[in-house]
Amino acid sequence: MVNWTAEEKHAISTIWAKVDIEKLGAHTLSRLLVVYPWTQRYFSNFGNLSSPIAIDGNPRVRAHGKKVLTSFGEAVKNLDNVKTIFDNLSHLHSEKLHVDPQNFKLLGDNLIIELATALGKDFTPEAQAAWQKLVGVVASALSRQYH
Ligand code: HEG
Repeated sequence: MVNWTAEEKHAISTIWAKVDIEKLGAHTLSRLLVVYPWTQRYFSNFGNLSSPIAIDGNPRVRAHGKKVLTSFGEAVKNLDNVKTIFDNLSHLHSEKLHVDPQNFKLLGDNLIIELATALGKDFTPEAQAAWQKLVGVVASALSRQYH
């Protein structure tokens, strides 16, 4: 069970209200695929991922990045229930997609970097700490159904 302080909850939702989910999602997934190229193996049906420019401009990467971040937004709205709301997704990533759960952490790291890039000084140290905690909680919720 994760406990959130009122300050953490506030910091998380304040930041979320400032982001463009489509852009942030596209940038976060692109960055993951560029910086950790082994993650490309899960997206072999997405077409051209042959260079950073190809990845950035790939419409399927953009669309999927938006999907992932939209799903992340469910966690933001249900901070006290992240495990429950990601139960099905955890099964899917484990049993069907066979995604190595280590990659959830990498995606979280990239999300933090993209938030810092997009928000600059608005991403205060307090907000960063709250978001670090959230990406950890999401990664652990998604990893829960792995045996
Ligand atoms: Mg995953 C599908 C969410 C990390 C690889 N991911 C999906 C879907 C959602 C989602 C909502 C669509 C599910 C559906 O169709 O029912 N993913 C999600 C979250 C996070 C995450 C919230 C982490 C925060 N995913 C993740 C990572 C990888 C990955 C790190 C691989 C490196 N996801 C993946 C793949 C699919 C999904 C390969 C299927 C994509 C497709 O074929 O369209």
